[in-house]
Amino acid sequence: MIHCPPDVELECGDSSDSSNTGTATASGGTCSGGVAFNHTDAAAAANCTGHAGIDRTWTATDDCGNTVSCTQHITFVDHTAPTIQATGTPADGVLGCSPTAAEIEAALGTATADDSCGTVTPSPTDDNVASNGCSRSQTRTWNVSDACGNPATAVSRTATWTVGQGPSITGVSASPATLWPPNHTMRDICVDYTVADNCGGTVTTTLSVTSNEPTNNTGDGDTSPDWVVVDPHHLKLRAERAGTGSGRVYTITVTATGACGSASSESVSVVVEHNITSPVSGNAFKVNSTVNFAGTFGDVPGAATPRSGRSTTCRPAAP
Ligand SMILES: [Ca+2]
Ligand SMILES: [Ca+2]
Repeated sequence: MIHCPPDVELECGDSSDSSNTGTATASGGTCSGGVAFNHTDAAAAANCTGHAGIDRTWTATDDCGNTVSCTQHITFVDHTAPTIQATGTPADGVLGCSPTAAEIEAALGTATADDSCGTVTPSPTDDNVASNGCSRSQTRTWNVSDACGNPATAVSRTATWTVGQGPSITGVSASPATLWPPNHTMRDICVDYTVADNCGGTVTTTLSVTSNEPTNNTGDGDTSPDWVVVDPHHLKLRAERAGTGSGRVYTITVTATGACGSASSESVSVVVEHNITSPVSGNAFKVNSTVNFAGTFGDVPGAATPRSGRSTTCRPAAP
């Protein structure tokens, strides 16, 4: 009598050799001597593992030529979830300031998965970009199940970066704000302001100047240059204006650049008065009546020149 080894279930990758799945034995019989065993395999239908089952027929033959057979069923099963490996550049996902879309994509990265029963391809899902002040982050999560329905443990990568929105510039003022008399001399101007980077980074500032009048050829003696930037808080402006104009307006622009490279700017004006500011032309006033003047009177002697060099409210020059 032949005794088949019990039916077995193998994980993908396990050996189906009889040394692993068992061998047949025999008992009883009337023929003295030995019994020889052999087996033949026939493929059974494949299941979700993608591996064909094995119907293994064992045959025992004794010395008298008697044979007896039995069949062992070997099937493959998959109880092991795939494993996912994700990678990206840089490995920690930490980007600098204002990365490009391609850089964010590279940081979110790609993933592969291993499964003993066959090829599986993880699918990515991207969260929306999360925003916290100047910080941004985005997470990509991969998941996959094998063909037998075993879900992998999800794997995620997060890219983080910061964005620059342009530093804030507040309290921009120029001192003095008016220049008088228009005697073609260079005057010291102090530009005060406060800057702050919304990302907490270092801010660099520069000054630039424009004028509503040409530098020369306005009957001013052809002196130039009419402005010289000394440092981010100090410059010199020439006190002159076209004799035929309505006064010169210098526009001083403060440009602040944050650590992420984004810039913002604010402007302030310094005026070279053409004439004394007076009540609106065309109004008549009685002799000896009281007239209320309003406005800026930059031509008051002494009011238009710095009292003692640079204004005390002006920040010290950057080193
Ligand atoms: Ca599996
Ligand atoms: Ca000039």
